[in-house]
Amino acid sequence: MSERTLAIIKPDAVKKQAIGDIINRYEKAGLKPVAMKLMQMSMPVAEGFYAVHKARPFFGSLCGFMSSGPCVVLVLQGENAIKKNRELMGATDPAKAEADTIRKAHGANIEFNAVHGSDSPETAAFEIGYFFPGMEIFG
Ligand code: IDP
Ligand code: MG
Repeated sequence: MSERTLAIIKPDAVKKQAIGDIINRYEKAGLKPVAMKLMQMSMPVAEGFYAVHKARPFFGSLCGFMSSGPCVVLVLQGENAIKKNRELMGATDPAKAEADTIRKAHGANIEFNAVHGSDSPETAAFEIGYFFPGMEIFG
């Protein structure tokens, strides 16, 4: 089933000049960017995006990181896009990420882990709508 997921190339990966490598991995896996922008989140925008994590001890640090520089926010479309992108990303902790994953290649640690990907159809719908109005998605 063709579906959409929200991906973010986080500020650490943008600083490392890994945008091209990461988008290449999406495209090679059949995930087509149908919306994309370079943007810097404010602290409140990052807090809203990660609201589900607000009780976690790392919440403040995570939102500080996510607003520390520009990131690339994309909507990816393709067969089983949510699961496929999670597989391309690898485990949250790059030290535990499988070989040939984005986090293995570009992540530094469990916080600075290069990419975000929606984890369910419900979160994908919220996350896509958080950053893109329908008229900016070219599916
Ligand atoms: P995910 O990005 O693999 O879905 P989540 O558990 O949803 O992982 O956590 C969201 C983000 O919060 C992670 O990608 C990572 O940047 C950060 N994070 C997760 N767990 C920790 C932690 O234990 N310490 C610091 N940061 C964390
Ligand atoms: Mg998550």
